[in-house]
Amino acid sequence: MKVAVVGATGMVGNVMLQVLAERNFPITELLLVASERSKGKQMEYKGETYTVIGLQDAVDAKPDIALFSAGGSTSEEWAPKFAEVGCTVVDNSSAWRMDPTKKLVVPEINGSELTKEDKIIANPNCSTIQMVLALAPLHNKYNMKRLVVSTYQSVSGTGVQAVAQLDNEEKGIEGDMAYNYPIYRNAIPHCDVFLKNGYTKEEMKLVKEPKKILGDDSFSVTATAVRIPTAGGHSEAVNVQFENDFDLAEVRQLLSDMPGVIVSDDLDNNVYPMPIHAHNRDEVFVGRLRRDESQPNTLNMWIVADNLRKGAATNTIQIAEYLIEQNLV
Ligand code: A2P
Ligand code: 11C
Repeated sequence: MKVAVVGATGMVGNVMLQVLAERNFPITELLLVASERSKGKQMEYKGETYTVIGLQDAVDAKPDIALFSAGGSTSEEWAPKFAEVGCTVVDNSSAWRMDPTKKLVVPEINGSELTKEDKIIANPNCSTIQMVLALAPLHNKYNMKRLVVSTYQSVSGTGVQAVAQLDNEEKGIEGDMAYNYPIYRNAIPHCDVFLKNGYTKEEMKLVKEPKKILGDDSFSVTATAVRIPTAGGHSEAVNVQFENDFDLAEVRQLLSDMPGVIVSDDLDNNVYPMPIHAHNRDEVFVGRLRRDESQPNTLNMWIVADNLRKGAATNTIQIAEYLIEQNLV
């Protein structure tokens, strides 16, 4: 496959290159693409040096697959241009996710929706992916009615500048601010921009995206997204009410059987998911499984994943792998 990584110099782009190499993705030619600023920059992949190119040069090279993580506006403008030359784009931005003509895919859940005609495929938001992967087998069995999620999101979700802000504040060094406030020793209830309804865009992604991925809008969702001073790994406290009653042992089994999910829940030994354990892992970790004793058929759980891997790069690459396996590209 001739593969373009668009946004190769960025935070997610870098992890994409790591994951492509680890998984031995079938690459015959690799195009590393970034903004005009980075044109000519040298980067390594599997011990070889590549020169970063611009978007038009990449379109002209007619790649088979383009993995995009260069922001929404770049995707909006350029993904159709790649698609026009026959390339299949898997896009990690929020640009196409809610477009009814585009699929929003977590391969373990709805990969089978993909067809050869899908030329621009959307990768969900990181906090959505980890939540929906754990919820899918439970929803299939017990039917979700209502979901309340609170997130504890790492600074790496914001990008390089935010990671630098946390580093600088820890060391007491003055520098540029990615947030309106210090993040070190703080928690900021503000991920992405505020919308007219008083929620943030990140919160509304958690409300809308699960319905599209699960192909069901009969359940309701409400979310609070909070930025915390962890370098990598998003955590989520999820309270989910089902139509049908559940058995906790069966919940554990359903989660353990779900590809890509690891149950990490052994209270006697203080075992529960944490960002330090999820770091550099592709799986989603679920623990603190317990009944909500305040109302019937309701479960509380804690979900953690590496937001740059399963939340972004890994899921994008798994979509591309699925397309290749199924001869859809
Ligand atoms: P560049 O490094 O040249 O700015 P992050 O989310 O970590 O900030 O990374 C964003 C990625 O998207 C980077 O690779 C960045 O390239 C790329 N990018 C940003 N704006 C554009 C653009 N207008 N055209 C192409 N690539 C872009
Ligand atoms: C965050 N979830 O942690 C964001 C990052 O819509 O793909 C990814 C934003 C997106 O702030």
